[in-house]
Amino acid sequence: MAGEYRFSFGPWNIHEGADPFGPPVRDSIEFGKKLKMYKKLGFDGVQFHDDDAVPDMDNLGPEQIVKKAKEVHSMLESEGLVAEFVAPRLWEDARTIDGAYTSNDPACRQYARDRSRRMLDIVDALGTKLVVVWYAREGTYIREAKDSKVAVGQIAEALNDMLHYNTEVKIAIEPKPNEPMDQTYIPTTGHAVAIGYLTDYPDRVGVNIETAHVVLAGLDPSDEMGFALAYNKLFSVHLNDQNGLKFDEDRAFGAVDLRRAFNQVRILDQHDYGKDGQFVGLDVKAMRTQKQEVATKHLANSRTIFLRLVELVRSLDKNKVEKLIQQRDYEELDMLIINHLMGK
Ligand code: GLO
Ligand code: MG
Repeated sequence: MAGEYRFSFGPWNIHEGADPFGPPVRDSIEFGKKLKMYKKLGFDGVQFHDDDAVPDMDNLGPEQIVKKAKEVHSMLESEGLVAEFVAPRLWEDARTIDGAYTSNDPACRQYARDRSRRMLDIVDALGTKLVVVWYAREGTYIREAKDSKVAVGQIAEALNDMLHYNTEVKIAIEPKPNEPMDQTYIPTTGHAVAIGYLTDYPDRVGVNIETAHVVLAGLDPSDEMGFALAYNKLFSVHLNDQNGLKFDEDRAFGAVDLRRAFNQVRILDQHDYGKDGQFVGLDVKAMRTQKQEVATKHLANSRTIFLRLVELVRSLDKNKVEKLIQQRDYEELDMLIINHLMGK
């Protein structure tokens, strides 16, 4: 069963444990050492920010960036790993304080476009065809600071620029309704799917659905996945978990709401997610309490939970489910699922 799905995570998922109120509590692990952990944890794919692959890229020329990214590609190959996607990190530089593609300063918007092109060079050098865009600061703290119609147009233009610059790539937009902003312009799957149709290549724009982000929007992750699947636009997933409407927790998949996790696995498995090479991506953080030597358990655990839920999805008595649907006895269906999850 494990062989049917390929799993990925990003190097930022092994981290030092800093939060907005406290400093790091674990040592940094250098990138090469992290790569050596992937296979041992059961993972084949590496998710990248552009500067995970090429640190300090804003101070390097285009050729240097490609050279460095090719070195990383060789490191991946020697570990038997592949890059799943590259995402432009557009939220740390001073020029992205007011957003990147939607900044009110044209010079800052230009920086975002240029950086995205360099990111696309890295995509090629790492041998993948997938880009993820998480619109961290494309939004507002106060509505009057920007014009939302203009901002959506700017986001679409920036997508277009990327799609024309590198005609091989597909872009998976990762919607998130808030954090760090009060409100973002692409908060849900529906927004992400829709904006693709403002570009010249709608077929090449899809989504990367993150469980926690959907919960923050007050929606159901499995239904959001179903929506994207109906449009053939579920290019990737960021599975994790989230305990209600608070900061983005990035808990281990299924650790908060097992039934919600079951339903995500169910929609994915029933619709052959992964058959065209899509990864089961995680975006999970180790709790700050974890000591150094056990700070990767959240990754292995999330994968194990996913695979056990695949078994439960497949062993669910489909005839019984069908019968209860026919009878419209949803209380009994509720109980059937609960019993199944409780191993009865
Ligand atoms: C933050 C996002 C972030 C992205 C990553 C890849 O809330 O989940 O971690 O997934 O930057 O684009
Ligand atoms: Mg994410």
